[in-house]
Amino acid sequence: MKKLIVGNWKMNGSLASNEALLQGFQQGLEAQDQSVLVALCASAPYLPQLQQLLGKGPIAWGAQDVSAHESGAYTGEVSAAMLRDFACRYAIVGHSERRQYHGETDEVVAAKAQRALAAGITPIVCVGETLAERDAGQTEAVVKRQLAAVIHTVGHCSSEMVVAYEPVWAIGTGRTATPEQAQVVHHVLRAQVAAATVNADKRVHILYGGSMNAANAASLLAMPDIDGGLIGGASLKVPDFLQIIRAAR
Ligand code: 3PY
Repeated sequence: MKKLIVGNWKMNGSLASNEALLQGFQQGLEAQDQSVLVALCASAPYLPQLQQLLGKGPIAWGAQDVSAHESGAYTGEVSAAMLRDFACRYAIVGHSERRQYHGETDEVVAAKAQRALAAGITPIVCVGETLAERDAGQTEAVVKRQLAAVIHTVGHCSSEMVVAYEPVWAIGTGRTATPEQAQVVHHVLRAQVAAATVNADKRVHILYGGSMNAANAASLLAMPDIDGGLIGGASLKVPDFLQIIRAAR
């Protein structure tokens, strides 16, 4: 399976800075990077820009969220069909920042994943425990509960789903799970995916997220059940993001 590296720009960027970043990535990619799947997830207003500048090139693009509703009176929401109009390949759902600051429950995250899939968009389903949950020995139970909600709603574990393990204590804190800590959780998630479907476990990418950067990417990506990364801050720096892609070759 090719590794998948997804940049999560979060609420950063401008037309000018995005253009500079995209140019940097496109110019910096080497022929060997074709062995890696690469995508960037930007804020909704910039999706047409990504579509225009990335076009039919090797870098895919996606959104950082999608509405749990199909259409209608949901002011401020962006539907899966709208994302499809801008050729989004991916939509992140259930990032811990959305669970934490916007009160998204497992059920809401599952509904969002379902909407994305119905529109032909691959949801990147984020799961992860808080520091308190880890300290209480609940890591496995928490991530399994979060993933189970999606698997039950979607009805089967589609191969067109990506799972991202993002320990909340490693997001925006500069702390990263050690490769061994991450591998333990990825192994649990892989087993859960395998139990939910036939053979999809070998096709579902399970990404590590949470302060993956140019310095730690190689050791994390060397773990047998880490199929790529969901990259925050380092995806806003051309040399760092290119180095992570290289580490995934
Ligand atoms: C991080 O790297 O901090 C992320 O949250 C990636 O999604």
